[in-house]
Amino acid sequence: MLYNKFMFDSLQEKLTKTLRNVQGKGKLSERNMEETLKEIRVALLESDVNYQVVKDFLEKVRQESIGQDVLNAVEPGQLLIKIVNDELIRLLGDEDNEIHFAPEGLTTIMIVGLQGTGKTTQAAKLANLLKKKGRKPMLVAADIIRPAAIDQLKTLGDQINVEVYSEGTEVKVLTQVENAIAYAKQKGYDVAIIDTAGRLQIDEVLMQELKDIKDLVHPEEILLTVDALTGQDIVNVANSFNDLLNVTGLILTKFDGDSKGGAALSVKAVTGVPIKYTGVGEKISDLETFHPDRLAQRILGMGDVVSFVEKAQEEMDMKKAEEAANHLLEGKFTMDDLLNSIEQSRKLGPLSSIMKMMPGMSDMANAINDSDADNELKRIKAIIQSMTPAEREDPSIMRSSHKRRIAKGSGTKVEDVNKLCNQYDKMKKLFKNMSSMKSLFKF
Ligand SMILES: Nc1nc2c(ncn2[C@@H]2O[C@H](COP(=O)(O)OP(=O)(O)OP(=O)(O)O)[C@@H](O)[C@H]2O)c(=O)[nH]1
Ligand SMILES: [Mg+2]
Repeated sequence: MLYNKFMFDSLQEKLTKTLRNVQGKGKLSERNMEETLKEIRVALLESDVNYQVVKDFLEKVRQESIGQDVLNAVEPGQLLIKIVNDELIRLLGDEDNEIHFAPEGLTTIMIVGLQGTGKTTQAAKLANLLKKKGRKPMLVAADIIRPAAIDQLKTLGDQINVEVYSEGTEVKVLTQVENAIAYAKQKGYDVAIIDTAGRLQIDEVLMQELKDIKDLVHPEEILLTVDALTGQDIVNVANSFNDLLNVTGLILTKFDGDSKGGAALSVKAVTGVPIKYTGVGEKISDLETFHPDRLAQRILGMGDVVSFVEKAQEEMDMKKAEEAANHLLEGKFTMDDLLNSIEQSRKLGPLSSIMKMMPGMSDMANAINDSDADNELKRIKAIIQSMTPAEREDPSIMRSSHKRRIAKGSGTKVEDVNKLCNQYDKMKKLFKNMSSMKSLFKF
């Protein structure tokens, strides 16, 4: 997972510190062990993890430690970390988190949840994700009380080229849903994602409406959006929806937000409903399949290289990357290529969040000032964009007067333009050397 902000930052910091103390120790005394468990307990509670969940978690870690005889192990610290990791994965849900599609024909997915938790946004994000996986999704607007809600879904649908079914605000919801399903089948869609209405409180009318839709369409999945910013109450909300609807999965939204995250850690353990996706931002692409093992690893400061590579493959324009690589290998590196590579790497998120994906680099990542790095990239981009195509192709043609014009156009100083030109020259030289080596290797 790649977040602009990782809500488990402070938990991660505390746990890493605690576990670092025991790592590499040849022997672990009973007192060391007790202290470590106590520190883990405090870290979890301070991060807002449900009290009972913390208690159960520590009990399991303790039992496992006795069972696997940590105190007499060759590398006791390492073994303890493994046990904590395994229990964390179990806490987050070690079962399969996939969507269960109908064996054939149309799969129906209902998105339910409290008002403002991100139903409509996740409905569109999910359609986008499934479309990328080769499915043919359709969206159904079942939140028909406010015309604005229908428009919101339509706007999102337009963005991703997914059809949105709606008969406006006058026709009854159930009739619309029934028609929508028939329409989807007739049109050969294989997934229908139903965006339902939210309420501020869990009221009976809403619940009845949801139950009626459920009884009508027998959805393969009922996904509940829960807002990670809600705090402890998230667990109660999830329980009441689950009691009534038998929810099949959770989407934790606003996972990129500024909360302590502990409530999100507890929700699977308390409700027994698996987390299937996390919403990690407002963009359509900000929905991720949930991988308990990867999150556990990140929380324990072990990085998450797998997600990083996946993200890079998804977000980067591979064709452009290839073009740039070919340019490089031919020894033709222009300012446009530089601009391109900056834009590609920016898509992956702030530098610090990229570094956190790398094992053992979380400390360094915390020291990086993203807004400085970001400003520098913005400056470079503005400078390149103020150049003429010919200048971008070959910056050596620029005279002082050109540089003054560019500095003015980009709101920077001539020094900045010179600095960029120097950096560019160095990179170009480097790539030239690389391309002359190309003949020695088979690329
Ligand atoms: N940061 C962040 N914002 C999100 C995320 N998901 C949704 N949002 C924002 O949350 C707000 C509410 O999202 P909606 O999708 O309209 O929520 P809803 O549940 O459909 O709301 P109602 O239909 O009014 O009940 C919007 O501003 C979204 O952009 C997320 O994962 N991260
Ligand atoms: Mg909505």
